[in-house]
Amino acid sequence: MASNRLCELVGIEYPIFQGGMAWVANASLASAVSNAGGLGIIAAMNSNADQLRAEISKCRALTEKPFGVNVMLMSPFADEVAAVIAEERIPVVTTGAGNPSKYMEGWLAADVKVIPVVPSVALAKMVARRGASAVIAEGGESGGHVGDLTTMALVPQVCDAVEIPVIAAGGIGDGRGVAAAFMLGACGVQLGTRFLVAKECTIHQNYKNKVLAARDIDTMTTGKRFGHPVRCLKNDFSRMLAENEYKPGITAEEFEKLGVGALRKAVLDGDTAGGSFMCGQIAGMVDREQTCAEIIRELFTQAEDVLERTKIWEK
Ligand code: TUI
Repeated sequence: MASNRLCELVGIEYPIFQGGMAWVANASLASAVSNAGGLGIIAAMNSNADQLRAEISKCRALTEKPFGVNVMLMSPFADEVAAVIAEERIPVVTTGAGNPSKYMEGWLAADVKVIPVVPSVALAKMVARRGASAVIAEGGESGGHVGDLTTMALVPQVCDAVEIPVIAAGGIGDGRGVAAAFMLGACGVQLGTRFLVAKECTIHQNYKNKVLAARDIDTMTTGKRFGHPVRCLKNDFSRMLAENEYKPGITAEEFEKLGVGALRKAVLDGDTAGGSFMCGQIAGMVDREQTCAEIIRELFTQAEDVLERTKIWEK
């Protein structure tokens, strides 16, 4: 079986991670991705310690393959879920929306491989120095909380700056994107949006339908003014946020309050007007519901085909 250094590092067959999407990435999705040969990841964002423990045990019942847990570092539960990850000896932890340094010693002591999302070369170098096993260089094409740089600009600069494996994320929707990531120097990819419409993904059907119907220009970001830009589909909710963001006198707290509970409304209730339908810019390329196994097989068959046929001078 073909392999590369990322596959060997985490014990997977295909060098692909499923993004740890808040409210979305549960045991059903994570186990399906792991059973299909990628790395499934449970999102701890919306869980406290007990809820995360329950999700981990569900996932263990559904797969014998390795899976990871993602910690959203702005979560009020970050401290307690970080402790659960070490206690449960989860093979891989990914982090997002902040600097994971304060948890790294504890995780490394418990043999947990730490793979942070980094939006910059500076953070990539810092976590590499502190013992990260790999980094996920995520460009602003992605859904949810986004950094400034694009995947095209960020990935090669991170690859030049660190010796550990680099996983590319943001704007990857099919095998062409996977091939491009490898051309930029990455040795793996992380996808979120494509897995939103996976058959094993348990989000509300309205969410899936909105992603399936989305065009290239149907996402927008809000929240940049207050330091936490978030990408989601354009709807009444995101337009309301955009209108309020630059109102004179609005405070960060007042703005944050407007968004509370909106992701949950999208994922659990399918509230098309009031929900926050986070997804990346490649939503316009997603037009079919497939199983995780079909998605992963298609991505890598297409990537290998594209790489084989790539010629610069004969187009
Ligand atoms: O974390 C994400 N994407 C997310 S988290 C999330 S949960 C949520 N967000 C808003 C409202 C409701 C729920 C939704 N999407 N991606 C990983 C990511 N991390 N993107 C960017 C970053 C990042 C940014 C700054 C990582 C580190 C960082 O460090 C700054 C520093 O302190 O050095």
